[in-house]
Amino acid sequence: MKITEIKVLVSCPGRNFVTLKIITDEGVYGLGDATVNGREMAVVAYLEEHLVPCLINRDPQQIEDIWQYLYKGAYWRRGPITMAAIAAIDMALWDIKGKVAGLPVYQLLGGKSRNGIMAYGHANGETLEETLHNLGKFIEQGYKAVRLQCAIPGLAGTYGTLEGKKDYFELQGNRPLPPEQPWSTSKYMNFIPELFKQAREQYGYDIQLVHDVHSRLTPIESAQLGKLLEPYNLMFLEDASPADNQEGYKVIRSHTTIPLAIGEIFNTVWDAKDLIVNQSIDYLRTAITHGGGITPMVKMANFADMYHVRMAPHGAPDLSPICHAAHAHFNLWVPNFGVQEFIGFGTEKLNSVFSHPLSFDNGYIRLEDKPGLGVEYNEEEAAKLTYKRSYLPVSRLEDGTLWYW
Ligand code: GCO
Ligand code: MG
Repeated sequence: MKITEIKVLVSCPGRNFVTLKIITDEGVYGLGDATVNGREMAVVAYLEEHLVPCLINRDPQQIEDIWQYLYKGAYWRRGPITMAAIAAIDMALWDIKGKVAGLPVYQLLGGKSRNGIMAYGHANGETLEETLHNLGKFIEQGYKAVRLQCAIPGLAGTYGTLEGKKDYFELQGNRPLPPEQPWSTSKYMNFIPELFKQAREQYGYDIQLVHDVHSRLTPIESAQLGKLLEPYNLMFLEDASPADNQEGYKVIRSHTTIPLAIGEIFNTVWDAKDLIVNQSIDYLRTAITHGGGITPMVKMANFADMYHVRMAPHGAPDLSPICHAAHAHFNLWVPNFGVQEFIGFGTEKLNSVFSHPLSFDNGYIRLEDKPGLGVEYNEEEAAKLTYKRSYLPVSRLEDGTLWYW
């Protein structure tokens, strides 16, 4: 079997997605997601100019060797652009292997470790009342875990709220330059504990709760917030601080018992190695698209498992349905599974381009058994929805200092 053609396809069905299609001489093809939100075309160039020529005529069944070739062979290892490009190839090759074997990818990984994939939804709001009302709606739909984000009084455009847009899947189509948003650590810290206090008062302790700090706090501030939130028993606090310096998490850990999750911007196990070995975190949130593919995620998960760290892959709407499907296969297999972030299946426009094998039932994601990853890509529809340059926002402190968004 040989790789004969590779297409790098870019489309904007509400958001920009970079999709890789690897085609073989036997007619079998595989799909991969290479989307890096706000930097999409850099991955396109990396794939088209540097990786695709190396893959033509190779045997697509040699997934491990191809992964090593692209990673070690680049000399310039790691980084989000490189690893997303490698990830898309890796996903597409697992898709092909599954189709050739006539098996869903989770079967190739070792089979099911569970029946359903516990998912957490996003309850957002412009006010505390609205956020709590939305939490109630998630509980009614059967969710076992929910993330709470609320606009901070006095701060316009808080992370995690919808900024007046109707849907996450349309949120980003139109930001031709990075919008700027204000940030105040004190306003945030004074507000968030009240949100969780009222959530527990209103809904009790059965529902698991999550909160994403989005790396806005220093380690000692994260420790303070962790202590303030301890009485409300969170499943985890996400991205409490940036972990560019992994040592920082020792500070947080030495002060609070709140479980910690991180990893959505990690590209390799090296971004998390000290966090794992020092037992500074509880959940690793790396996405298959940004972590180099299924092949390294399996290794990361096995390594994390030795330190009681569970996998909770990033599930934002800026990952394509191919990545969400890859996560479902991975999650069904992975022994140390935590939870899957889940934002729904998107708009009609999105589903006119991608069809996927996922469904949601009473708090769990289910996966229909199909060979490979089980995703289809409608090239004709996709071609009508052309790429729109679009950025994530940036944050500034109230005095104008640039901060982590
Ligand atoms: C999450 C994430 C996202 C990111 C987004 C950036 O936990 O879902 O933090 O909302 O902000 O993926 O592109
Ligand atoms: Mg996050």
